[in-house]
Amino acid sequence: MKREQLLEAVRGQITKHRYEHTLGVVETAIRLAEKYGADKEKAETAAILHDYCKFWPEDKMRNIIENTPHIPKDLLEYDTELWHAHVGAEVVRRDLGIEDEEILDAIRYHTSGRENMTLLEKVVCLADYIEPGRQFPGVDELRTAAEEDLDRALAKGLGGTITFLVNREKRIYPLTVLARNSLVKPKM
Ligand code: DGI
Ligand code: FE
Ligand code: FE
Ligand code: FE
Repeated sequence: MKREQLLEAVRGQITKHRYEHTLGVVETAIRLAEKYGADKEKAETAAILHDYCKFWPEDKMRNIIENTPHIPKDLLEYDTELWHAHVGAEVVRRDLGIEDEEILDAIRYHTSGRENMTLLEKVVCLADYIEPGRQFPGVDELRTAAEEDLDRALAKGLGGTITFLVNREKRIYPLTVLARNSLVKPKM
Protein backbone atom coordinates (compact mmCIF):
# COMPACT_ATOMS: atom_id res chain seq x y z
CA MET A 1 0.00 0.00 0.00
CA LYS A 2 1.01 3.56 -0.66
CA ARG A 3 1.44 6.26 1.98
CA GLU A 4 -1.97 7.81 1.22
CA GLN A 5 -3.78 4.48 1.47
CA LEU A 6 -2.09 3.66 4.77
CA LEU A 7 -3.00 7.09 6.13
CA GLU A 8 -6.62 6.55 5.06
CA ALA A 9 -6.66 3.13 6.71
CA VAL A 10 -5.35 4.44 10.01
CA ARG A 11 -7.63 7.51 9.91
CA GLY A 12 -10.62 5.18 10.09
CA GLN A 13 -9.30 3.55 13.29
CA ILE A 14 -8.39 6.49 15.53
CA THR A 15 -9.69 9.88 16.68
CA LYS A 16 -8.91 13.14 14.90
CA HIS A 17 -6.61 14.15 17.76
CA ARG A 18 -4.72 10.86 17.58
CA TYR A 19 -4.49 11.17 13.79
CA GLU A 20 -2.81 14.54 14.23
CA HIS A 21 -0.42 12.95 16.73
CA THR A 22 0.29 10.26 14.13
CA LEU A 23 1.16 12.86 11.48
CA GLY A 24 3.53 14.45 14.01
CA VAL A 25 5.19 11.09 14.67
CA VAL A 26 5.56 10.50 10.90
CA GLU A 27 7.26 13.84 10.34
CA THR A 28 9.52 13.37 13.37
CA ALA A 29 10.38 9.74 12.61
CA ILE A 30 11.43 10.64 9.05
CA ARG A 31 13.59 13.46 10.37
CA LEU A 32 15.22 11.25 13.04
CA ALA A 33 15.73 8.45 10.49
CA GLU A 34 17.55 10.88 8.24
CA LYS A 35 19.66 12.20 11.11
CA TYR A 36 20.65 8.82 12.54
CA GLY A 37 20.76 6.77 9.34
CA ALA A 38 17.66 4.57 9.69
CA ASP A 39 15.53 3.54 6.69
CA LYS A 40 13.27 6.55 6.05
CA GLU A 41 10.54 4.64 4.20
CA LYS A 42 10.30 2.00 6.90
CA ALA A 43 10.26 4.69 9.58
CA GLU A 44 7.42 6.43 7.74
CA THR A 45 5.32 3.27 7.41
CA ALA A 46 5.87 2.22 11.03
CA ALA A 47 5.04 5.74 12.25
CA ILE A 48 1.84 5.91 10.19
CA LEU A 49 0.65 2.62 11.65
CA HIS A 50 2.11 2.71 15.18
CA ASP A 51 -1.16 3.57 16.98
CA TYR A 52 -3.50 1.65 14.65
CA CYS A 53 -5.14 -0.27 17.52
CA LYS A 54 -4.94 2.51 20.14
CA PHE A 55 -8.74 2.71 20.46
CA TRP A 56 -9.67 -0.91 19.98
CA PRO A 57 -11.84 -2.27 22.78
CA GLU A 58 -9.95 -4.06 25.53
CA ASP A 59 -11.79 -7.35 25.06
CA LYS A 60 -10.94 -7.42 21.35
CA MET A 61 -7.25 -6.83 22.12
CA ARG A 62 -7.29 -9.35 24.97
CA ASN A 63 -8.72 -11.93 22.57
CA ILE A 64 -5.92 -11.34 20.06
CA ILE A 65 -3.26 -11.55 22.81
CA GLU A 66 -4.74 -14.81 24.09
CA ASN A 67 -5.00 -16.36 20.63
CA THR A 68 -1.79 -15.26 18.93
CA PRO A 69 0.93 -17.71 19.97
CA HIS A 70 3.91 -15.36 19.87
CA ILE A 71 2.36 -12.37 21.67
CA PRO A 72 3.70 -12.47 25.26
CA LYS A 73 0.84 -13.48 27.56
CA ASP A 74 2.30 -11.55 30.49
CA LEU A 75 1.08 -8.34 28.80
CA LEU A 76 -2.31 -9.22 30.26
CA GLU A 77 -0.88 -8.65 33.75
CA TYR A 78 0.31 -5.12 32.95
CA ASP A 79 -1.28 -1.81 31.97
CA THR A 80 -3.72 -2.10 29.05
CA GLU A 81 -1.93 0.91 27.47
CA LEU A 82 0.79 -1.53 26.46
CA TRP A 83 -1.50 -3.76 24.44
CA HIS A 84 -2.15 -1.65 21.32
CA ALA A 85 1.47 -1.89 20.23
CA HIS A 86 1.84 -5.68 20.27
CA VAL A 87 -1.70 -6.17 18.97
CA GLY A 88 -1.26 -3.45 16.34
CA ALA A 89 1.70 -5.24 14.76
CA GLU A 90 -0.38 -8.41 14.28
CA VAL A 91 -3.42 -6.53 13.00
CA VAL A 92 -1.58 -4.49 10.36
CA ARG A 93 0.04 -7.69 9.14
CA ARG A 94 -3.33 -9.44 8.94
CA ASP A 95 -5.51 -6.56 7.71
CA LEU A 96 -3.13 -4.37 5.71
CA GLY A 97 -0.66 -6.99 4.50
CA ILE A 98 2.39 -5.40 6.10
CA GLU A 99 5.05 -8.14 6.02
CA ASP A 100 8.30 -6.34 6.73
CA GLU A 101 9.45 -7.68 10.11
CA GLU A 102 11.50 -4.56 10.89
CA ILE A 103 8.44 -2.36 10.43
CA LEU A 104 6.30 -4.76 12.45
CA ASP A 105 8.88 -4.79 15.29
CA ALA A 106 8.99 -0.99 15.31
CA ILE A 107 5.21 -0.96 15.80
CA ARG A 108 5.31 -3.87 18.29
CA TYR A 109 7.91 -2.28 20.58
CA HIS A 110 6.99 1.40 20.22
CA THR A 111 5.43 1.51 23.70
CA SER A 112 7.28 -1.04 25.84
CA GLY A 113 10.64 -0.88 24.12
CA ARG A 114 12.85 -3.96 24.48
CA GLU A 115 16.44 -4.88 25.16
CA ASN A 116 18.84 -3.95 22.34
CA MET A 117 16.32 -2.11 20.19
CA THR A 118 17.06 -1.71 16.48
CA LEU A 119 17.78 1.74 15.07
CA LEU A 120 14.33 1.78 13.48
CA GLU A 121 12.64 0.83 16.77
CA LYS A 122 14.49 3.60 18.59
CA VAL A 123 13.56 6.20 15.98
CA VAL A 124 9.85 5.39 16.10
CA CYS A 125 9.72 5.11 19.91
CA LEU A 126 11.53 8.43 20.36
CA ALA A 127 9.45 10.18 17.67
CA ASP A 128 6.36 9.08 19.61
CA TYR A 129 7.70 10.91 22.69
CA ILE A 130 8.78 14.16 21.03
CA GLU A 131 6.46 14.82 18.05
CA PRO A 132 5.49 18.52 17.92
CA GLY A 133 2.01 17.99 19.40
CA ARG A 134 3.23 16.27 22.57
CA GLN A 135 3.18 18.20 25.81
CA PHE A 136 4.41 16.82 29.11
CA PRO A 137 6.89 17.99 31.72
CA GLY A 138 10.40 17.48 30.38
CA VAL A 139 9.46 17.14 26.71
CA ASP A 140 11.65 20.08 25.66
CA GLU A 141 14.65 18.55 27.40
CA LEU A 142 13.92 15.33 25.50
CA ARG A 143 13.69 17.24 22.21
CA THR A 144 17.09 18.80 22.87
CA ALA A 145 18.61 15.43 23.79
CA ALA A 146 17.14 13.92 20.61
CA GLU A 147 19.24 16.32 18.54
CA GLU A 148 22.41 15.15 20.29
CA ASP A 149 22.24 11.48 21.18
CA LEU A 150 19.53 8.99 20.16
CA ASP A 151 20.24 6.46 22.92
CA ARG A 152 20.52 9.04 25.67
CA ALA A 153 17.28 10.72 24.58
CA LEU A 154 15.37 7.46 24.45
CA ALA A 155 16.77 6.36 27.84
CA LYS A 156 15.53 9.70 29.23
CA GLY A 157 12.09 9.16 27.68
CA LEU A 158 11.73 5.64 29.04
CA GLY A 159 13.10 6.80 32.39
CA GLY A 160 10.40 9.46 32.50
CA THR A 161 7.73 6.85 31.78
CA ILE A 162 9.10 4.57 34.52
CA THR A 163 9.04 7.47 37.01
CA PHE A 164 5.50 8.37 35.90
CA LEU A 165 4.35 4.80 36.47
CA VAL A 166 6.08 4.50 39.85
CA ASN A 167 4.49 7.78 40.99
CA ARG A 168 1.09 6.35 40.11
CA GLU A 169 1.88 3.10 41.93
CA LYS A 170 1.61 1.17 38.66
CA ARG A 171 3.57 -1.87 37.53
CA ILE A 172 6.41 -1.55 35.01
CA TYR A 173 6.59 -3.99 32.14
CA PRO A 174 9.99 -5.74 32.32
CA LEU A 175 10.86 -4.96 28.68
CA THR A 176 10.77 -1.25 29.50
CA VAL A 177 13.39 -1.73 32.23
CA LEU A 178 15.50 -3.90 29.90
CA ALA A 179 15.18 -1.30 27.15
CA ARG A 180 16.39 1.50 29.38
CA ASN A 181 19.24 -0.52 30.87
CA SER A 182 20.49 -1.49 27.43
CA LEU A 183 20.55 2.20 26.43
CA VAL A 184 22.52 3.36 29.48
CA LYS A 185 26.17 2.38 29.46
CA PRO A 186 27.43 0.90 32.71
CA LYS A 187 29.79 3.22 34.62
CA MET A 188 32.90 1.37 35.72
O1 DGI B 1 0.11 5.50 22.24
P1 DGI B 1 0.74 6.78 22.69
O2 DGI B 1 -0.08 7.50 23.71
O3 DGI B 1 1.14 7.66 21.56
O4 DGI B 1 2.11 6.43 23.46
P2 DGI B 1 2.65 5.00 23.89
O5 DGI B 1 2.26 3.95 22.94
O6 DGI B 1 4.11 5.20 24.12
O7 DGI B 1 1.90 4.70 25.26
C1 DGI B 1 2.44 5.25 26.41
C2 DGI B 1 1.60 4.96 27.60
O8 DGI B 1 1.76 3.61 28.07
C3 DGI B 1 2.08 5.87 28.70
O9 DGI B 1 0.98 6.66 29.13
C4 DGI B 1 2.54 4.94 29.78
C5 DGI B 1 1.81 3.67 29.46
N1 DGI B 1 2.47 2.48 30.04
C6 DGI B 1 1.86 1.68 30.97
N2 DGI B 1 2.69 0.73 31.37
C7 DGI B 1 3.86 0.91 30.71
C8 DGI B 1 3.71 2.02 29.84
N3 DGI B 1 4.70 2.44 29.03
C9 DGI B 1 5.87 1.76 29.08
N4 DGI B 1 6.89 2.14 28.29
N5 DGI B 1 6.07 0.69 29.91
C10 DGI B 1 5.11 0.22 30.75
O10 DGI B 1 5.30 -0.74 31.51
FE1 FE C 1 1.17 4.09 21.08
FE1 FE D 1 5.98 5.68 23.25
FE1 FE E 1 1.74 7.26 19.56
